[in-house]
Amino acid sequence: MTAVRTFGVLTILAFASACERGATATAQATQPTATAATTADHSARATATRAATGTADLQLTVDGTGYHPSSISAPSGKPVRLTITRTSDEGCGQQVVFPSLNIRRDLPLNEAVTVEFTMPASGSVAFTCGMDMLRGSIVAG
Ligand SMILES: [Cu+2]
Repeated sequence: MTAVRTFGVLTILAFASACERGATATAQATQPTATAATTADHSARATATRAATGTADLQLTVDGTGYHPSSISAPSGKPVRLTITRTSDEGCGQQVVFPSLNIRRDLPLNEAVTVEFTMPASGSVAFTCGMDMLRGSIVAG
């Protein structure tokens, strides 16, 4: 089976409620340094698979309560293709931000958006909503 770990649900819920009150927070524009693509693939399974190329294909969804799952593991130092689908107009998941990668992407409702990057040797790659309130991470390991 694939290794998918989900934790921090309580934290996400706490941030989700704070998030709706934070609608006036400003968002910093950043220059993307990685590729992104929008595909017609609406599948939203929370899976991590390793393709023959060594690229990990990860999928998650975001709704009013946060990211599902909020944590996914991926092999250290390997490329990742992360597909995110926003499944609800509730909350503030309309943008996803990867601060450490300078990536910011719009997430149109029910449209799969793919972000590609390389995992660090250790640690994790964090992502948030446009106002840094919904949170998740890809954990190297
Ligand atoms: Cu937010």
